[in-house]
Amino acid sequence: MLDIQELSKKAVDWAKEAGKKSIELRKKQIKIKYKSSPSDLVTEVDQEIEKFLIGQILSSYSDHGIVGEEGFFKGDPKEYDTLWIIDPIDGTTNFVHQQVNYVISIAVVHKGEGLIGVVYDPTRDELFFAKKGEGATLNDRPIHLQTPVPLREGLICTSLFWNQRTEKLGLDHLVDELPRSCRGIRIYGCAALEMAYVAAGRVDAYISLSLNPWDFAASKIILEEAGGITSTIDGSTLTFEKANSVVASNPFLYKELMEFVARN
Ligand code: 2AM
Ligand code: CA
Ligand code: CA
Ligand code: CA
Repeated sequence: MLDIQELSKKAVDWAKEAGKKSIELRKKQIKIKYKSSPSDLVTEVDQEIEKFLIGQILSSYSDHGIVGEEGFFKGDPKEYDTLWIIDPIDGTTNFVHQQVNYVISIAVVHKGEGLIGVVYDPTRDELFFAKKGEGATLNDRPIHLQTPVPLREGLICTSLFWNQRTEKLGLDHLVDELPRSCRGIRIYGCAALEMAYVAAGRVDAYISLSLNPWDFAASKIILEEAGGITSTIDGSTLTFEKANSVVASNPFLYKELMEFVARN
């Protein structure tokens, strides 16, 4: 039997420890490498933190599987009932250039169901957290979305503008018209943080055409526990097992936003 209380405590402790490490390591000279292109970076800090998290997880839970962006855990995720889906640093470009707006993202998923979501922003010491069925918190204070927001008054986060494939998908109106149809667009370059900000009511929705499970897993759990809605861009259920488009929204804005997305 999974002890959810114990799992939560460990996930939070490890996220905070990883966050501290990121700040310490960033003070030194760090090696930065290109992955697929000069705008797709990985640092030795991303790698070191992923290895640290894997070590901690396996020392307590040797029968759990891990899916992490940097790929240091070698098992097949399909073979595990309980999976940790981790992004050691979400927002690596920000980590390298700005030293803010990056997070440690940790989700625990059991048989496809999200149990725990932890998103830790170390430079602001902000911890977004949720346990399935028990609501979401920001630094231990409950967060719950209760205020209706029409699209014209909404702040919308997106990564559409660096990642444009809208033409092929018939979604050019998102780039063209969305900025004029809402109160403002924000692009923080850190999907997990942007989705956690939807949960906290700091922005009203987030849209991406393509994210990996480690980008959205923890924040999806947090946002849904805060009363928000997630789906793919065509309105299908967003699951943890594969990359997908993501809409993450305040519940009152979701329908209007999806009608806007579907219009072309
Ligand atoms: P990462 O920093 O962990 O790679 C940026 O809009 C968001 O998309 C970040 O959450 C970033 O996660 C993710 N992302 C994935 N692939 C990317 C890429 N090639 N370039 C920039 N961001 C990418
Ligand atoms: Ca990356
Ligand atoms: Ca990421
Ligand atoms: Ca990452």
